[in-house]
Amino acid sequence: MIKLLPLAAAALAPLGAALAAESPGAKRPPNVIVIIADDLGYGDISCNGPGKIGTPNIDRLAREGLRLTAGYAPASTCTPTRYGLLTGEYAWRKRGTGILPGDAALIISPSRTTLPRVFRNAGYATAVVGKWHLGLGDGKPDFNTRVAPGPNELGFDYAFTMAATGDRVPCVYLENGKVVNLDPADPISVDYRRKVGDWPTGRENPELLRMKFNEGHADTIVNGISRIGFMTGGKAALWDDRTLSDTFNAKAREFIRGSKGRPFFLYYAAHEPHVPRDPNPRFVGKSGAGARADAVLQFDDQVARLMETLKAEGLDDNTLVILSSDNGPAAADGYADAALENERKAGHRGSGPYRGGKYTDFEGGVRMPFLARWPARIPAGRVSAEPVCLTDLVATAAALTGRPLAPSDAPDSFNILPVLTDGAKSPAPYRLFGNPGAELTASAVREGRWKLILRDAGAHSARALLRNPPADTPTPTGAPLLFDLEADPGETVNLADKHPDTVKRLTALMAESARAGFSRPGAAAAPRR
Ligand code: NG6
Ligand code: CA
Repeated sequence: MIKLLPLAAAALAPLGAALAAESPGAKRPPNVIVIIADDLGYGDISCNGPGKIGTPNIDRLAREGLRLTAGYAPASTCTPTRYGLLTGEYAWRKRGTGILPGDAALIISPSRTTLPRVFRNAGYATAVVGKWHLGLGDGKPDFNTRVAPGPNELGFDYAFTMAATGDRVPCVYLENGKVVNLDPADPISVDYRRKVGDWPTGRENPELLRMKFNEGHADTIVNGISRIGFMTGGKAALWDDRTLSDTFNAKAREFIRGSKGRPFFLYYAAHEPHVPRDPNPRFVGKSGAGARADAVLQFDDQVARLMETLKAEGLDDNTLVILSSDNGPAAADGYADAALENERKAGHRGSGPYRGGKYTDFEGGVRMPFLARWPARIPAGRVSAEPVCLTDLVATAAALTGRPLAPSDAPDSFNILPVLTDGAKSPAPYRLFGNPGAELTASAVREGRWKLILRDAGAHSARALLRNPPADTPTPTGAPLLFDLEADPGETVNLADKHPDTVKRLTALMAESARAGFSRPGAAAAPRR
C-alpha cells in the first residue's frame, strides 16, 4: 500500500470544495503523468525516424497524441535538466547544480514554487517514482534516518526513488525519505572520497565483476557491478538492477490506482537506458542492437504498462501524458557493455539526424523525444515543430490548474498548453541551454532558425568527447559555432564568420538573460535562498 504523507489529505480539501461549487458539466482537471527517460535520444524512438529500435508503445502515444519535433531539455546532463523541469529555472543560473554524487544535499530550496507544488496547491495527489538525482537532506545525508528535505518537502505527497543514479551508491530505494528494507543492525555508510567498510571494489577486485567498467565506476561492487562512490551496510536494502524498472513501474501503477477519484500528478523518472544497462532477462538480446537498445525496449514496455493501468482505471481519456528524456544519448558511458559497437553494427544512432549527444550542446544533446497525449484535448496524430522545453512544464501546470505564477516563480518557464492542445506557436522568443559551469551563463541558445554554441558544455563534456569521440563530433575548439537549423539541422556548417551580427546579437541576449535572472518576459529573478 502506498502511504501518503498526512499533508496530502489537507492539500486535497480545496479542490473538493472547488469541484463541488462548479456546475455539473464543469470539466475535471486532467491527471498529468510526466515520463522522463534517462539518456534516451531523439532517434531512439521509432516514431522519430529511421532508428533501429522498435518502440511500438511509445509510438502509440505519438499516434494518439502530439509529437513535438523540437522538444528540448534545458541541459545535456541529468541533474541540471531535472532541476529545470521541477523549478522552471535554468540550472546554469545557480551554482552546484551539475551532476551530483549520491550523498549530495538537496539543491532545490523547499520554499520554491515547484512543478509538484503547483499541482498540489490545486488539490492534486502528487508522486515521484524513479531516479531523483537532485540531492537529499541539508548536509551529508544519513541514510539510516529519514532523509529530509527531499521530494516530499518539494511538493510530492509520495516518493519512491533512488538517491542519484543506477551507477552511483547508495544502491537502495528510498520511500518518502526512508531507505526501504533497512535493517537497523546493518547501518549504511556512504562516502565519495574514501572507501568505507570492506566491500570489494572494481579497482581492487575486477575478477568479481559481471560488467566491466572502462572509465570511472571503479568503486564499491554491488550485484557484480562496480559503481561510483563507496558504500557498506544496508545489505537487505540493496536493489536488484534487473528488477529495478519493474519495481518502479509497480509503484507508479499502485499510485495511479490509489488516486482514482481525484486528480493526480505523477513524475515517472525511468532509468533506462542509462548505465549500467542490466535489463530484466526478458529483454536481454531482444533488440539485436546491444544492451542499451535492450534497455530502450524495457522502457517501451514500462510505458505500455502505465498506459494499460490508466485504461483499466478508466482514466486515460482525461490524463495528459508527456514523454521525454533528460539528455541525449551516450552509447559509451563508462562501462564496457559494447553498446556503442552493437548500435553501430545495427546501424542505430541514438541522436537520430542530430549531431552530438549527452554532455554536448549540439542538438543531439538537448533535442529530446517529446510526446504529449491527452485524448480529451489533444487531437490524435498531430506533429509540431514549435520549440518547447522541459522547463515549460511549471508554467503549463499553472495554466492547467488555473493558478497564475508570481513573476519570480519558474522564471524560464512558458505556458505551452496552447502549443499542445491547439497547435499554437511557441510563446518563447528563444531557448537557452547549458550545464552549470564556472560562469553563471548559458552556453548555447536557439532563436528561430539560429543556434549559437558559445563554448562547449564544459570540461566534463570535453573529457567525454576526447574519450569517445563519436565520428561526427569534433572536440570543442572554444570558437563560437553558429548554425542555421532550418538549412542545416545536423549542425555541420559553422556560419559564425558569415553572420557576425547574429553571433553578436545572440551573445548579448545570453548575457542579458544571465544578468536579469529570467527569460520569460515580465518575470523576475527567483530569490536565492
Ligand atoms: C558521469 C559518468 C557517467 C554518468 C554521468 C551522469 C563516469 C566516467 N561517467 O560522470 O557514467 O553516470 O556522470 O549521467 O563516471 S546523468 O545522466 O545522470 O547526468
Ligand atoms: Ca541522463
